[in-house]
Amino acid sequence: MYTLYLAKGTSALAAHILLEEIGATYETQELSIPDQDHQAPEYLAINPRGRVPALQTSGGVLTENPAILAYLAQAHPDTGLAPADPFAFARAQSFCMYLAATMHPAFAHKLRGARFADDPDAIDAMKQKVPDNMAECAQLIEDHLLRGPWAMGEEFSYCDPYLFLVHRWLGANGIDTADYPKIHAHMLAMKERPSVKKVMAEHGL
Ligand SMILES: N[C@@H](CCC(=O)N[C@@H](CS)C(=O)NCC(=O)O)C(=O)O
Repeated sequence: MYTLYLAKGTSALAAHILLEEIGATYETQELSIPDQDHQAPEYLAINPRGRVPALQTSGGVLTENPAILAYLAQAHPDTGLAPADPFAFARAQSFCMYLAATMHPAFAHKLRGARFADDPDAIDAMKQKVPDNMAECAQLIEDHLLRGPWAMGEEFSYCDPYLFLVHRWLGANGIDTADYPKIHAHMLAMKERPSVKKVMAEHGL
């Protein structure tokens, strides 16, 4: 039994979709970021970083999308959602880490610039730069990282729910995924999956 701490429409979507994909028994605890639930003492006791997602497991709490996603896949080996081969697994992690360490923080500069600078002009300049950075990340994914049709090639994996966030990060910056045919096809294929339909509806998307 897992508990996923999430806020609707955030990067917690990925773990939520993966929980559905593996058929896990889980419950969700919804937090409101506008209401600052993620900074409440009760939640900081679960995740001192004050971010979603967090996943309560039988072994303790996990945070950070790549760790949560890889754990869920490896904890349910029958699903075949994590490569068993060490090199293939490292490539999958490389993919997820690019999203977590480069693209997601670049996206965060849109709303969270005050974490990186105090000068309002600098914050605004960072915000203006976000669409360019999103486009650059998308091009790299399109040209080098997304093998197609799924993130890692022919087999659906734990990386795919995470890649699904990319079209949301692009759309939030006025970028049409149709400019990136492989990302666009991936988004459409994801939207056909029952897990995605269910979770999107629950998130009101
Ligand atoms: N590196 C973290 C980032 C998590 C993160 O920033 N989550 C956002 C929602 S997508 C959040 O909690 N935002 C609230 C805030 O920044 O205060 C991960 O990949 O799990």
